[in-house]
Parts: sequence; C-alpha cells; structure tokens
Amino acid sequence: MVVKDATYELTAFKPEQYPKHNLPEIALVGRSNVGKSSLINVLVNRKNLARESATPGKTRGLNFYNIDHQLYFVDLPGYGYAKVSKAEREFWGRMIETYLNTRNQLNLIIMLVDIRHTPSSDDQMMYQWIIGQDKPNLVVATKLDKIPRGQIQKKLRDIRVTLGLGEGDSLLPFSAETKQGRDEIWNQIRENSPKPRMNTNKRE
Ligand SMILES: Nc1nc2c(ncn2[C@@H]2O[C@H](COP(=O)(O)OP(=O)(O)O)[C@@H](O)[C@H]2O)c(=O)[nH]1
Ligand SMILES: [Mg+2]
Repeated sequence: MVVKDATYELTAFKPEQYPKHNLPEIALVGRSNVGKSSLINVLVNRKNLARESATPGKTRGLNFYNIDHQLYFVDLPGYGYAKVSKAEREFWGRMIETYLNTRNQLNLIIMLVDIRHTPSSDDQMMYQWIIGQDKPNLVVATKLDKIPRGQIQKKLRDIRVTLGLGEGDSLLPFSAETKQGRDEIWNQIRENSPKPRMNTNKRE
C-alpha cells in the first residue's frame, strides 16, 4: 500500500467536532503506550505523523488523520493510564464509547495489545465491549521485535485465550521497528472497506 498524502486533520472531543465526510474510518484503540501512534506512522510511511509520545496518556482527544482522501485513521485516547484522576478516566471512557457507538462511517476497529504481556482486565473489558458492537474488528499484537522468535506462538496463544478470540477472529503480530505485519494489516483494512461501486454491467 502506497500512501501519497496523509494529513492530521483535527482533534475532536465530542460528535459535533468530528470531521464531516463519507469516507470509511478505522479506529485504533488500546492502552497508552501500546503503539497506536507508531502503527499509524508505519501504515502511512511517515516518521512522525501521529506523534509518538514518550509520555503515556498524552493523546487526549480523538485524532483524525485523512489518508489520501480515501479513508481516515482515528487514534483514540489510550485507556488504563493510572496517573490521571478518576473523573478524567471516565471522561475518556465516555468519549471513546460515544465515538465507537455512534459513528456510522466507522468500518473497522483495530485493538492493539503488547505481545509481551497478557492482556489486562482493561484490555479484556475493551475487547468484550468491541465484540458487542456490530463492527468488524482486528486485534494487533505490537512490539513483536521485543520478544524472541521462539516465544511468538506462545504469546499469541496467550492473547487469544485471554481475550477469548474465536477461530475466525484475526490476530496479527506487528512491529513498528521492523514493519513486520504492515502488509497484513493493510490487507485486513482493505477487506473490510466498502467495495467501490464497479463501473460495469457484468453480473456476479
Ligand atoms: N521496539 C518497539 N517499540 C515500539 C513499537 N511500537 C511502539 N514502540 C515504542 O513504544 C512507545 C509508545 O508508542 P506510541 O506509538 O507512542 O504508543 P501510543 O501511546 O499507543 O500511541 C514509543 O517509545 C514507541 O517508540 C514496536 O513495535 N517496537
Ligand atoms: Mg499515541
């Protein structure tokens, strides 16, 4: 996938602020620091489009990125960051929930977990909530480069079991360092995109 033009468009906190368009949106959810911004940067081949933050919890609103006027990535605030007040956590929770619940253009929810760790109770809750939505989803296990090759299958199994993924549910390992998994993620995004209207009279 070659991306020509990827631009940060806006940060929204409430629905009135979401960008107005009819393009498909792909949302990224996961704990702070799991690698959401890094994943966006690798997918669009930019070093620093989505700011990779060394300070967890920094991304506070919903960040919308316009990709070639074809689709949007929506970087959602990371959950599970301990050093914020309960009120702020609840505000984030509602902001994420409102978006995921009400956004018609939302086409695919990508949930990120760190391949090194068993998914937390926050991750488990999030995934249960996601599968309760009637939208396609994909789980990506990030930071693949940080574990020895021999452990990959065991870690992926652990994630599958802990989150309760079914046979048909996709789990893709990914590394922002080596870019391994990039093409597979794009394939999933493509498979879940609305089919363009074909300019042909042929019947299926
Ligand atoms: N080694 C390695 N580091 C990563 C990977 N993905 C993210 N990171 C690092 O993890 C930290 C958090 O990443 P970031 O993308 O900001 O996470 P976010 O909070 O979910 O947006 C940064 O220091 C990244 O460089 C990866 O696949 N491999
Ligand atoms: Mg981020």
